[in-house]
Amino acid sequence: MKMIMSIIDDMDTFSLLDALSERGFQATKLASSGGFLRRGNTTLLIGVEDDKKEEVLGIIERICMPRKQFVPMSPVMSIEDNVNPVDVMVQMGGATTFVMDVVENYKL
Ligand code: 2BA
Repeated sequence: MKMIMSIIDDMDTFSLLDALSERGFQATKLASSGGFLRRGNTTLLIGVEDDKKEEVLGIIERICMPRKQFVPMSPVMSIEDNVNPVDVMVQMGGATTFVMDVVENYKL
């Protein structure tokens, strides 16, 4: 058995959980934060039989594809300046994924 631990963008969480559940995979969602940016992200724990590992990695790769997206950001100015937010291109998505061997698994 393998434990797949995948750190993903919050925005991809529900699409990925839906896609995993449709294929019969179980997952646990943890609210996490990146140590560098200190922004919220999501960590999913997915326990699977060895022969299902590739299928799960494929689903993660399909749903959490890295992509560029425009996000509106307000320039740092005083409120009297009345400046409209500008769209800034940022990198979204992607999945940092670790696969670990599970020695034993119990549901007690
Ligand atoms: P990624 O490398 O795609 O990492 C995204 C998030 O995945 C990380 O968020 C962290 O929560 C987790 N992660 C990545 N590698 C990990 C590992 N080896 N062990 C445990 N968790 C891991 P953040 O730490 O906030 O990093 C966000 C992004 O900032 C990273 O994207 C990377 O592009 C950049 N970054 C991270 N550390 C950096 C550093 N020391 N110097 C420069 N850039 C850094």
